[in-house]
Amino acid sequence: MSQEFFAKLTQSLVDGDPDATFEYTKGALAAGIEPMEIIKKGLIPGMNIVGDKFSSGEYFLPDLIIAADGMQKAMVLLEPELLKRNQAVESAGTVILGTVKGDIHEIGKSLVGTMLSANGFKVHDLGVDVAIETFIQKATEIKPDIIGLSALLTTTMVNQREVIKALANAGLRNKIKVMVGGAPVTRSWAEEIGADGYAEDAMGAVQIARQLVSK
Ligand code: B12
Repeated sequence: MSQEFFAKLTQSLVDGDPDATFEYTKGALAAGIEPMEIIKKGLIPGMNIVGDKFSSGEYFLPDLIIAADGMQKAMVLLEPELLKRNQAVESAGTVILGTVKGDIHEIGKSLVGTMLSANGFKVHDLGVDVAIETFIQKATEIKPDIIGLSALLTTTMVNQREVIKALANAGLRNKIKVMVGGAPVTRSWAEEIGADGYAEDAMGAVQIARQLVSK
């Protein structure tokens, strides 16, 4: 039964039908499927297919925009459910999160923020296309335990390195841990730029964040 929901959800993103994505998500939740499963098995595969079709020239920018609209509509339903499931009482730490300068991809970063909040972290989400100076200014003001940097483009990944350098120049690097992620980001890239942690997905981000605050 749930396989059927996942296939329909995935297809609704590929077909560019945000209302259907919303309805199937609603149906999946009503059928008792866990929100994270809906994301992993229904929505992310759809976004990946759309991305691949864009790479191969079959889809164009409006197709990406409409798929993102569908995923965001689904997230409106899923986010409160994710938060409800893990209501951690103790504060696990403070995280500043943002997508780096030049990059407006928001969905993955926001999902990481939701999962961190659901697991007790206080999250300051600075949004997308965040200037390097803004990260430094907010880090000085908020004194977070961790800064999380998202990048979805190979051309903007370099700004993760720039934020790390700017933190060092501001004398903040040894006080704040940095974790990086986003589709093109790898563990070896994280090591190369001197980040403290890397995770492939939102649950991984929670695990890394927990490890980083306990160090
Ligand atoms: C939706 C989408 C868009 C939407 C974004 C809308 C929005 N509000 O977010 C729009 C239409 C705006 C867009 C624009 C562009 N896009 Co786009 N987009 C995508 C697409 C299809 C899906 C991204 C997504 O939301 N995935 C779902 C989420 C849940 O996954 P995620 O973002 O990867 O996040 C997860 C992990 O990466 C990780 N994570 C993410 N952030 C962080 C941070 C930390 C700290 C950690 C630990 C983990 C972590 O956890 C998340 C949850 O599991 C991808 C294809 C793909 N397969 O990724 C292309 C893709 C990223 N886009 C691409 C391109 C080329 C572009 C454009 C340049 C197109 C153009 N010609 O204009 C522009 C760039 C705009 C800009 N300046 O940023 C390419 C990038 C190629 C590259 N390697 O550089 C991709 C890969 C498509 C492709 N195959 O060609 N895009």
